[in-house]
Amino acid sequence: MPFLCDVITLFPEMFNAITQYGITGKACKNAIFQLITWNPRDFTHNNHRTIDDNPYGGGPGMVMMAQPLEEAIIQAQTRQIKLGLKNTKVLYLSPQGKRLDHETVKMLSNLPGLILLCGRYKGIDERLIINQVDMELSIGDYVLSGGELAAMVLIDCIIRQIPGTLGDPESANQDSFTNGLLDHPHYTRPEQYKGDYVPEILISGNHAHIRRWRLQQSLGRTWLKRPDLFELKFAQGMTREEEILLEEFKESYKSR
Ligand code: 9D3
Repeated sequence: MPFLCDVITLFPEMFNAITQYGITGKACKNAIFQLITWNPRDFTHNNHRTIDDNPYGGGPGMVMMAQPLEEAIIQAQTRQIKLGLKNTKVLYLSPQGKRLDHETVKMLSNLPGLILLCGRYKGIDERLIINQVDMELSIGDYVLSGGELAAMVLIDCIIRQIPGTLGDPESANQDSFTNGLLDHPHYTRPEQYKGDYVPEILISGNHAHIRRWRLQQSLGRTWLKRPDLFELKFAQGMTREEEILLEEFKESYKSR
């Protein structure tokens, strides 16, 4: 069974960005992941197909009306039930949500499906959120124009966690954040580029040395660039090897 993802959005074509390209495109083509969009405009009952209105209490901007969204959600839920899923969670992408992290991605990727609700304008009528939404997620503390890009970020992250989407089953586990450290540097041909050389150790063929160098680079870069991740990772202390490698990194960093 593919992961079933139903998205409620005023701009369904935006999702071609993930269904048509790259790893996420392949996952859709290979039926590992299924994305269906529902446009709330198709669930309006008035001649102008209005989906938004002025905010009660006044002020600038528009608010998405509850009714078209609710009917779209019901259609999505009905489709997923017909395909055997019990009660698919409705997730609203919103600036008020909990910040997305890798742990949440892993948790969501273990579900059989999701319904994603994308807002536009100032947001959606609070009564729909209270009655229909199970979880609110933000992708970070900056302002987007709507929930679509956030939904695509989430979908991209989820697809990477589904077994069989990355070709190499090891790839997802080797990603940064799965081990709590930043990645080590990467090099490819040529050996010399505009006077800069590939670190000799990577050409040595000594895989024990290469593994140690990469671990050292990961530790050092995390210590330098992401002290927050570093503290989190080593709250319970480091192994002796990690300690030695980091000390060595700090020494060579000082004398640069
Ligand atoms: C005036 C206050 N703004 C709320 C913080 C208004 C507002 C800003 C942006 C209302 C809606 C939006 C649209 N953003 C999203 O739908 C959104 C979002 C985001 O803006 N940042 C990070 N994650 C997300 S998830 C959905």
